[in-house]
Amino acid sequence: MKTEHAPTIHRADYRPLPWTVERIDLHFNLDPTATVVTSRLNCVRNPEVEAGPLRLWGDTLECLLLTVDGAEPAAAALRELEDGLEVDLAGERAVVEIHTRIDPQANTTLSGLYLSNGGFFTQCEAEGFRRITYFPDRPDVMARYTVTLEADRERCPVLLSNGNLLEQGELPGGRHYARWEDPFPKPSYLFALVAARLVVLERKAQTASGREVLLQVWVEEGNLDRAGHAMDSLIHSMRWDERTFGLELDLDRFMIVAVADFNMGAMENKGLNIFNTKYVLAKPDTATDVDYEHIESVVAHEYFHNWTGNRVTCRDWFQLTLKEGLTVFRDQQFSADMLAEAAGEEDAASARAVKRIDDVRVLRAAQFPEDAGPMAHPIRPDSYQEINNFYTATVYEKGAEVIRMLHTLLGTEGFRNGMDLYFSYHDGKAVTCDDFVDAMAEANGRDLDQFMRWYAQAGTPRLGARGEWNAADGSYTLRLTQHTPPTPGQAEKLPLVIPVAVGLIAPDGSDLPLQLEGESQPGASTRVLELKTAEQRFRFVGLSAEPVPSLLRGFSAPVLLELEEDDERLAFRMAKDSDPCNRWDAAQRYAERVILALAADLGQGRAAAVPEAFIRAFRSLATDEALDPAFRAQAAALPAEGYLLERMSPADPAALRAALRLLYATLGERLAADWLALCERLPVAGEYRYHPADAGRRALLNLALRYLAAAGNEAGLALARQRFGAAGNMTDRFGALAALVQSASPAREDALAAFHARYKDDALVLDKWFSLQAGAWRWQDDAPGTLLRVKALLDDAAFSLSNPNKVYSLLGTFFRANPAEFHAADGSGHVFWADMVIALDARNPQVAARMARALENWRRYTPALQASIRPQLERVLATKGLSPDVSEVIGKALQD
Ligand code: B3K
Ligand code: ZN
Repeated sequence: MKTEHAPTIHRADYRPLPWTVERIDLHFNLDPTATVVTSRLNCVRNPEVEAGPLRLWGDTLECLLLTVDGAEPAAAALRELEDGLEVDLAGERAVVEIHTRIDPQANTTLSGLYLSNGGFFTQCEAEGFRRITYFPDRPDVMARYTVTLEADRERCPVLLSNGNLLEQGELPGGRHYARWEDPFPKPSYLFALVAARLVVLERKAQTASGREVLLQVWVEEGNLDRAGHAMDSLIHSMRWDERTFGLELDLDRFMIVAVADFNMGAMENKGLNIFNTKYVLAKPDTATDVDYEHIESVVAHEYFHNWTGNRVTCRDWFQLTLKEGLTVFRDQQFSADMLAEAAGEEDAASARAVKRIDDVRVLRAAQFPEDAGPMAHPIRPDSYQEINNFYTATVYEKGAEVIRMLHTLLGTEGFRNGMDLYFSYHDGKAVTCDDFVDAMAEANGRDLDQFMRWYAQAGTPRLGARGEWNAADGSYTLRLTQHTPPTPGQAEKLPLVIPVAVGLIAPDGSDLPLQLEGESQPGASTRVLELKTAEQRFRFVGLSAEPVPSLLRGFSAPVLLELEEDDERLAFRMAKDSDPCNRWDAAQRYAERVILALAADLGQGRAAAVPEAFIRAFRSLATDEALDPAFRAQAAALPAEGYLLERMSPADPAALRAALRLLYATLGERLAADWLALCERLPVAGEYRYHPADAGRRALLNLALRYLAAAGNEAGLALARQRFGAAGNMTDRFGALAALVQSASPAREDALAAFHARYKDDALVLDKWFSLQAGAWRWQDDAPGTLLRVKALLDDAAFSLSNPNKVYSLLGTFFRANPAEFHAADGSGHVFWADMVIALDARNPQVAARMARALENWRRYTPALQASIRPQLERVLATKGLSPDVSEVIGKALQD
């Protein structure tokens, strides 16, 4: 059992174990309340390590029997520890057999073996295997698994585990069994089993080398018509990894299983990926374009882990970004390639930019705040109390940015060479981030020592830039500076290697060919400068007029760019920058400036109006018919509220919301004719298909509706009602509903009721219905607060605190995506938050900890809000039996 006072684990304390496991033979006698697990471990002494006992971790297990080479060990040779057992073994090898009993039905944590809709499912990453049986549950212990499952045939007609099916058959008493073998050694976190009532969509495919493989997507009865997109995505992923990295599927069979109760998105268990239904099931009537997109990228992500994570895994959990950052980078590249392919050659660059912008949005909204708060950590953390708290935007998204910078610095070919070398050295091993970067360095003959600082330093670096034009000699000197603000426990920061992609724009808007001082002729119009010290100058020569710099093109590094640009210059770049990411970014910067100024005025009770120049710049971008709709949907979307709050000091959610409302309403009203014209032009004819071009049109149209509805535009509201009623797919229906809900129109209630009536038996669609209401703004000052609605929805028949998707939809949306309502001045939201975190923690600490993190940056808020939040943080921390997950989050939030 874990105790209340979770100790801190340090990366520096890593030691290999004296005994590891070569083979494990597992037998499960599955029963909802009393499953018996028999495990035979072939243990081997590690000759490189000083002698010591076999270390077995165990959590909530009942040990029935333990033998060593067939005999019970002497009492002194077996010691019980707080979190497991220690057994003295003699010689070089030993067979340890352990029988344990577990209660899957009582397991509400969804870690280990648990029940969902009557079926058995597992989740072992990071440390769930120890909730199934005693084992050296660390990723550096890689064993070969054979698994026998025995269960009731009626209840669980399908029995799955990792690898290949060896045999199956009937047993007395209405039971049956299946025996599986995974030919590849793997760490315990990649073990999985499924025993449930499921149906399958299957396809045969050929790998690049001509092997035939069986692909399966397992879902509950009635959902087969929603499995096709996941299957297509899997096939696309296989092809992409073969093409891009020469990596093939290494098993004869690859399975995806959908389960309704799951803590996160999906899990890459070897050959048996287990997925949250949200990331598998899609058909036009129930899933939006965005759902289709997410399914494609999560299927790809888990599939890509087969090489980056499974074949080469992490030595210890501090190295998590080794597999996660790299795999996120791979799935991002995959999605960008898929979009570019669908868009065709001419529109490929814009399609890629749309994906890149999505990724940058996530980074800014989720990772930048993390880097600025009490949980700030390097992509490779130095310590943790609960590893589950470190599946963070930093490890994943910033981790992916670090890999992307390597890709930028080394080029596509150099990166590929590094990957090849990495696999040639480390296939079948558990390694570290240093091993990865060393392979990249060696393959490219480059010194990446300084680059490693990205793995060690927390905090978002500030990149300063200042340009100096010298008309006399036609030179432009760019002075770049960097500094990273201190983060908890890390006051000193050293300069990083920052790739800065730069372009210089001529007054007519064209890109200038770049010639650095000392070069004989001008080169490409976008160049990657490497900033390595606190300050560096780059002198461009041969220019005929003062250029406008376009920095960090494609968002070439995960930094905050501090560049002084007046409104005019931002408007110029919004209109002219040839780099679509920077064009979008210029619009974001301008919008941010306008919003923060409005918030400052409105917060002080002063009158405020949206500047005309901004409306003009915004309008020309949003209505530029030369740009494809998907890009315009990005350009016309305002910066995320979470990101804006971080940019505000102190953060005042009410003032920010007032500013956003005003801006939405103003843009809705002033551009009404444009939005209505778009709504006429954009509808996609014919049957729904998930295609990026169609999706772009639908996204822009739905955004137009949103602006119109926010402004209370009658024609716009009528259109939203009409489109809601007549919609032929979920994207249109939900887009229209969202526009109505984010307006003062009374039609919102009827529409919500109609939506509910239509989908009342569809769990995934109801998640959308919950989340829309939890995220609703107040469009009239005297309207009831959203908290009342959220509280009422807790009692809805479809809601359950035990289902993570429901919790994330209703509570997650309210706490994370509706700051103005959550932080209502009377503090009611904060009391509610504490009640919910405490209630959730008793069932599922991982889910509770995620909700708990919604208040970690509380010190950035106004003094009045801080005074309201602090006692609630303290109340949660004082709760008896609080999990290490939540206590780490709150403990750090309260630390001085
Ligand atoms: N590796 C899993 C995440 C496991 C989270 C454990 N708390 C999914 C993924 O990143 O692919
Ligand atoms: Zn992953």
